[in-house]
Amino acid sequence: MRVLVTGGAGFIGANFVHWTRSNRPDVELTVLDALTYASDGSSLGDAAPLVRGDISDAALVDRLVGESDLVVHFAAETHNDNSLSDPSPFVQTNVVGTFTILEAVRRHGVRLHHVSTDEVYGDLELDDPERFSETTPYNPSSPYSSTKAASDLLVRAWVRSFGITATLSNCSNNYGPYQHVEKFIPRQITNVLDGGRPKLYGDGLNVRDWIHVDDHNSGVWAIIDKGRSGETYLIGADGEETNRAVVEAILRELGQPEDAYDLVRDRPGHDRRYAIDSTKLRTELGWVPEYPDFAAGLKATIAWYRENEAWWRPQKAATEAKYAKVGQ
Ligand code: NAD
Ligand code: TDX
Repeated sequence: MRVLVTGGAGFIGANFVHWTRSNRPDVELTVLDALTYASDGSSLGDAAPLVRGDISDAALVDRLVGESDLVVHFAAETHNDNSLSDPSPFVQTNVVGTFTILEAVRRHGVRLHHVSTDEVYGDLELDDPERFSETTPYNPSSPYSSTKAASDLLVRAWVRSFGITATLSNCSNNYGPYQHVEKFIPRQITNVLDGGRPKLYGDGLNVRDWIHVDDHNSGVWAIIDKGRSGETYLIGADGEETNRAVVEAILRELGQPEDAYDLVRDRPGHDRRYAIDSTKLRTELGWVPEYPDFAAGLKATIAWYRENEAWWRPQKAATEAKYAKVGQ
């Protein structure tokens, strides 16, 4: 099987390529990635051939899709804070880019797996007994999540109107190796490694539902193998934690007092809580997470950032300068 992986030089995409190389030696991979600020290609290394290009480049996408049996679409602008300072690349890449891919898979009759987020469902109250499921209405809050929601709706419409073969997944917050230092967990680990302090937005009590990136990717493969076209599957590993608890665990692991953090300006429109019910993926497709112990996964991730300073160091100063400008 020839698989085109868009965004395969980013955090989840590069881990997808490494996972696939280890677990599916029969699969032939090609990566299409623009190498934006979010990747310099070093996460991918030489694990798969890389075509540097934009998913909105219709001629390039048409050629690469025509040479593939399956497209796994990770490429996106992904950081909520960036989407608040400049939404424009989010509309271009997440909406127009996904449209460009849809038109190419339609022309060539190639299957698509579209990777999306639980943020399309909006947020939950801290004490809400419900969790997100495949039937939760869309209610995105930010420019990032609204452009991801738009991309999901385009995929669903192309299935219904044009009969393309496509599956969708909406996953909760990922953690693991190769995640950009702008994101919550890597930012706090590297702040402490740098002798600085973690920065918690608002009261620090927002809740995220954490999943190890390899569990996300094994879920994507379960859907590729056994999922039904037109269906959406939620991927989550029951990993709800407050941001404050995560920061305290990082501080403890790195030998600091667990209150050595700063509360900083809140994110405008900050979603309170995400939580996923992944019953459909588990019961219909038999998926189970391999890393359900978040505390153990976080420890391993801290060790990875400690041992791989050369990977994250080049991005750190510019990322912190951007946050400092907005008081975060
Ligand atoms: P990332 O920002 O680390 O990587 C995105 C990759 O896409 C980068 O390599 C970047 O260069 C590439 N890219 C951006 N614009 C492009 C364009 N126009 N053309 C080609 N390539 C382009 O993101 P990630 O965290 O790995 O997320 C991957 C996917 O998973 C996204 O679709 C995201 O919405 C989804 N997702 C992420 C999470 C999470 O917790 N990180 C959770 C659920 C879903
Ligand atoms: O310095 C910080 N301090 C802080 O308190 C940062 C960077 C974040 N936060 C908070 C905001 C969120 O409540 O931590 C939580 C996680 O923040 P992010 O890492 O920015 O993730 P989030 O906004 O939840 O979105 C992530 O999960 C869903 C990914 O970035 C998305 O791409 C994915 O779709």
